[in-house]
Amino acid sequence: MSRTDFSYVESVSPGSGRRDPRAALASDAAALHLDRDWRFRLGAGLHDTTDGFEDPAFDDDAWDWVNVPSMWQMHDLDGDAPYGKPQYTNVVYPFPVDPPRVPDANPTGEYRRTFTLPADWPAGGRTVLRFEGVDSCFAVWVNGVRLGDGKGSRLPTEFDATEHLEPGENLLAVRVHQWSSASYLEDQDMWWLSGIFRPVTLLHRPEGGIEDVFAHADYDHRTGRGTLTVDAPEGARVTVPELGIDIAAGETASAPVEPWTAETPRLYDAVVATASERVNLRIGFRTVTVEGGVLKVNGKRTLLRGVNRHEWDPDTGRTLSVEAMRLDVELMKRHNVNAVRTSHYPPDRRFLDLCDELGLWVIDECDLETHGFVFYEWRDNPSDVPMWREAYLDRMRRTVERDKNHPSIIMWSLGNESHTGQNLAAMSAWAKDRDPGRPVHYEGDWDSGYVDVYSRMYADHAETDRIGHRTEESTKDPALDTHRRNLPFILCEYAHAMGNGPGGMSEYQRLFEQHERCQGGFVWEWIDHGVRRHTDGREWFAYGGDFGEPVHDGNFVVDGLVFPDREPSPGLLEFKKVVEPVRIGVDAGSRRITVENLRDFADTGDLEFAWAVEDDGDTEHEGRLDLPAIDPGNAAIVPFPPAVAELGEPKGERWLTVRAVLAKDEPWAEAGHEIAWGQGRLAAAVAAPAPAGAAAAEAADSGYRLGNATFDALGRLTAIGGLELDGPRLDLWRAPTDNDLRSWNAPLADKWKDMSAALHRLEHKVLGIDAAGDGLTVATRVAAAGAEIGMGAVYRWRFADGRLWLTVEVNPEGEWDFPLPRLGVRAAVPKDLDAVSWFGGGPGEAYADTREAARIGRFTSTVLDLQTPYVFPQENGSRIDVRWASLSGGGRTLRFLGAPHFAFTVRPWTSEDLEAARHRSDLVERDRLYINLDAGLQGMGSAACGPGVLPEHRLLPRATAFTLGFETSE
Ligand code: IPT
Repeated sequence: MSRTDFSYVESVSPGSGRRDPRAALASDAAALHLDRDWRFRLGAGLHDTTDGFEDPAFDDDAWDWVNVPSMWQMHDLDGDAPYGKPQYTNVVYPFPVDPPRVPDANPTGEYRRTFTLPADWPAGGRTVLRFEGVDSCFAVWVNGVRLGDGKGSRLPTEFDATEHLEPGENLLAVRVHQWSSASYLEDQDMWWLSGIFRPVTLLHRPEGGIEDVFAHADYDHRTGRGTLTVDAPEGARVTVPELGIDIAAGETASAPVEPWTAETPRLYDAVVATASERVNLRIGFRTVTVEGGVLKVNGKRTLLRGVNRHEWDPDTGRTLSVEAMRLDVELMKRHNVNAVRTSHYPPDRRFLDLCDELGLWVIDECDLETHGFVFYEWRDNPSDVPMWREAYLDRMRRTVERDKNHPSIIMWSLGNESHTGQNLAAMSAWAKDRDPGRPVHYEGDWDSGYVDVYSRMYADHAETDRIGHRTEESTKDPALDTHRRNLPFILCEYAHAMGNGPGGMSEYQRLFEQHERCQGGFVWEWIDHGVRRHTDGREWFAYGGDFGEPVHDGNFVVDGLVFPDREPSPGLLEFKKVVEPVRIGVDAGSRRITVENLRDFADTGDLEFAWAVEDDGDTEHEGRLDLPAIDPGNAAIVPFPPAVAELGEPKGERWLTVRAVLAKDEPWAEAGHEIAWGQGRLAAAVAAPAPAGAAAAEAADSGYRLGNATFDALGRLTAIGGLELDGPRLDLWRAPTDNDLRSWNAPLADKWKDMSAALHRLEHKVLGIDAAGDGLTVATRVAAAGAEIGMGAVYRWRFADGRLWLTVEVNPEGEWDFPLPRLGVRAAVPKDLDAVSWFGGGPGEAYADTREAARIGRFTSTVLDLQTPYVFPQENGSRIDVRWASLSGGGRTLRFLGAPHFAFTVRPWTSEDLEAARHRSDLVERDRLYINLDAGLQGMGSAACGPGVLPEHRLLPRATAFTLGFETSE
């Protein structure tokens, strides 16, 4: 055993030797950044530490070099992973639960770094070491003297180093433990990763300087005036040159101002100064209230179109570059996201600066989650055990104190999934006392006794509707019930974005718009936490279990709207359309365009409205709509542009599309960036003349011939116009999505694969072939070995006017009491036909309940580009409402025609390959393309964590017929 005292590791104390928490400030006091190269050694536990490593004389030449900030498990994962590997669990603690004790196997990192105090480092005052984030527990020495220890991974800790610094070279030593008592409070759904993962700085604190600042900047929407009071040390002066404000700390000034909102993020530069220090602030004037059961900013109900954001980078874990933070905010703004919940800890403080600057509403959440206690009926849950009270309060203090000057933060959140108890209530009371200007949020107590908003996660549409009517279930205590029923409602998590989906977002949005009380929500979640890996040069993203963790939660950690590399997923494009802040209606009947401004604060003066008429996908005419700026909450109705009336007879389907685009560059997108769009059909497709006489089938080469098509002896299409294929057959299967595979009840995929149905291994039995008359009719029964139920499928082939037509009649036999994955046919075609065009919904994938973002038009792509690269492979890439699609290559084209519409996917692998793959890199191209032409597909829902597919988007089996045409050309 080492002679060091390690009792702090398992002590519930949040730390020792620390300075009081204070705001993160942009000061002109001297600072020295202590990032980059540190010496590092990783030990296996407290028994494997280095006595005397804190001694400046200790020889660390044999130690490794690591970068700070970083997380030690993220190093060289494609190589020999020198410092262990990431571990993922969602709810369960990855160690035996025995609070506050943690395992002896407690990876412990020892860090050493020398630094030289610059010659001009000011004399006098204090010198402070600031750690922005260390996961999870650490102790600090300067020149061999212990300064203290700390916990609270995503919270800053400061130590006073003044007395122990030397002129010239100094030695800083830090020992970091992966596990500590604090691990019980940090059970967030994410990778367990450790180290000094946010910056470390040495800060000079001048005598008579500005230790802390709390700017209270309110806005009175009735008078248009802002009121500013800045709590700062006595003697400090506060100036806001643009407003002519020059006041003493503690004094109040008032002036006419432009308010701050997420839509209009107006900031005023301010300076707080004493003789020895100057702090720059960016002031945003806004007032947040809960009034009459409604959450208001600046007197107005505000609708949150939010996302939950974890900090994630596929290469560095929770260490993020400023560029990555900025990209997150820009991507959010570009996709009409207007709010972020910082799930489930305060983010790197620079992220909040970006939210102030670019405009996002923020719920700043404290670093707290004790979810794993749910497995023991919340017995011993720290939230209600007095010995943890100080640790809870400490976390709340450090959150509020650090972040209190951000106008973007409109609520404090106590944490996540920590059930309920006196310690949470105490955090709330403290926060309200310290900052009466912000409501308190916490989801874990549905009685809502100590919060200002009623918050829930994953409530389904029906319950959300009841809550909207304030007719939700009663709380036992009538007083609490009254309190709760009079609170505004938000879904702090909904629309679980795992894999393909989430479906059903537009139905939620309608509820948020319909009920004053329902003020929106936060999609779970922003980014897939996949870890980037390479095998044989191919990139893939790892998830739980890929590092051999004995206890893990698989790919539940990849459930974001952007992929790990921050490429937007179809779910984000769908969200962008669903929450668009301007709604455009194009009504062909009345020949009018309606533009509604759904924003809360800004008019539409920043937008231009571009229109275009397309005929069968060819642009015939385009222009700009002349619209006045529309006030928030208002609408404008204008007639179609005169040029539209002057267009000649349509040659095909004619659509008018109106797009709202940015009129000029914004800090987060360029002029021309699309915000919203609407479409209306001006003319339906011109009906094709009825085919003149159909060809008769004839026997040929042990099969049949019909027009330019040949069939084998079992009546399966083998070639059309000389192009060889495995002709279409009934197909009901899709590679299950995360939402098919999981559910709080019975996952749909279980039903599908159950022996009674076994849709994944259907067999086709030909019952009879009829080649008499004008065409070929093949009757079949489709069922799986051992299954009770089956489908009758009759294929009626006709050839007329150079086209081959197929009508498939399906008839469920037996008890089909569940929705089908898909209903359509599958075929295999030559590999070189890989250029794809279609007229229909696009450009992206769409399913029954994820189809808002699909507009009607003519699109081109390649087979590979049609694939959505979900981290965990699953059904993807379907294009919806397709009138025709063609595959071309090698000088040939194969065209599919709808009667009227179909959906299609085309892939270089089969549905079975997709289902078997565990990672992108498992998918290997075959020597043919597999195409599905579908009459219908089951919706996506979000059953992986939330409601399943709404009834109207389920694909229920019933007797149906659908028709498709086929033609080839050279
Ligand atoms: C909910 C958690 O709050 C969140 O962190 C995440 O785990 C999410 O689920 C699922 O991805 S808790 C769940 C029990 C509803």
